Parts: sequence; C-alpha cells; structure tokens
Amino acid sequence: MKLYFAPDTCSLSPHIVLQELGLSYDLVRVNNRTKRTSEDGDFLAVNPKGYVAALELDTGEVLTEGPAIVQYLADLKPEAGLAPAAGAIERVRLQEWLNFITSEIHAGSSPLFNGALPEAVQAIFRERLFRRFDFIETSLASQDYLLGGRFTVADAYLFTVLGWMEGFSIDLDRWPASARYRQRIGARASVQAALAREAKIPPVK
Ligand SMILES: N[C@@H](CCC(=O)N[C@@H](CS)C(=O)NCC(=O)O)C(=O)O
Repeated sequence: MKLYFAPDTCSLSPHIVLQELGLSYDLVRVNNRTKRTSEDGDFLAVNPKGYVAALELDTGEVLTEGPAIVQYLADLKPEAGLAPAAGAIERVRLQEWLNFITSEIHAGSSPLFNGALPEAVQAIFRERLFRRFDFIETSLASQDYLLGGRFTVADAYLFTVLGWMEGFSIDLDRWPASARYRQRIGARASVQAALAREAKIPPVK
C-alpha cells in the first residue's frame, strides 16, 4: 500500500490508522501546490481530484476521501477494534462522527485557510465552528473517545483537524475536555510514529 500525504493536512488521519494497525506501507509526499510527488510523479494522475489523502492499494486501485480510507483500513484488521463491525449500530455511530468531522469541522474550517476572506466573513465561520466544538465538548466531557472508552478511526480524524486550530489562533483550552483529548491522542505511539515518518521525507518542488 502507498499513502499519498502532505504535511499538516487531513492525510495524517489515515496515516495514524496505518500505524495503529501496524500495516506496512510506503509514503509518498505531495506538493499540494504543484501536484508533484516525491516519486517525481504527477499526483493528478493518481487522484484527479487533486487532494490528499489517497491510498494506492497493491492492486493499483486508488482510494480517496479520508472517511472511506480509514474505514477500509480498519476493516483489514477488525480485531484491532478501530471500527465496529459493519451492520452494527455502533458502526453507524462511527460513520455519524466521521461525517460530522468531515463536513462540519474539516470543511467547516476550510474558509479559515482563505486569507482573502474579509474578517467579518471569517468571524461567521468561526462562530459556526465554535458551536460544533461546543457539541464535541459535551460528548467528550463524559468519555475519553468519540465512541466511548475505545480509540477508533474517528478519533484519528478529529485529532488531525483539531490540530489546525492553533494556526487559526483558536485556543482549544476554551473547550477543556477537547484540549485534554487532543493531548491524550497526541501522546499515542501511532501519532508520534506517523509524524516522525512524514518529517523524514523532504519537501517536493
Ligand atoms: N473530501 C476530501 C477532502 C480532502 C482535502 O481537503 N484535502 C486537502 C488537505 S486537508 C488538500 O489536499 N487540498 C489540496 C487541494 O484541494 O488542492 C477528504 O475528506 O478526504
């Protein structure tokens, strides 16, 4: 398997999952501006949508969309418990969280990356995001992980997107359970290993 990633982006989520599962994989860095890869290839030929993450399987098939990739990976090793079994109500709860993270937090924070937006418009998006954080905070006040007592792929994803908030000068300490959650997950060996592997691949022109 080959994971196409860019540092500090959502591709960290499937990368953490690969590490959690102890699967072997190659890592290919993508320059999100030029769309060139560390293998001197054209990323658009891998994923015509032009964005990470993309997971190339040994069959040559390419999977995209973070929530789909992490579920595919979790199902390769169900015994690791990173996703409840398909068909169980808990699996739907997992998908509920993945969809919430992708549409409300990941996509919801995208406007904050856009420096061309006037401050007043950014403020509208920030307030909307804060309401979503209030909801997450309520959930995490009584449990360590999104689905309860056990780390799942949804936690890899939420950890990843919460990591962008510092860059937007959003202080997570306003949501103490969420801040503690991010620290807890950041200390996992899988996260440390994924970040260390990414750091070893030099930037691509
Ligand atoms: N819907 C996609 C969105 C992926 C996405 O937003 N990727 C960003 C990094 S977090 C990216 O590579 N953007 C570069 C671009 O769109 O050109 C998913 O959930 O996987």
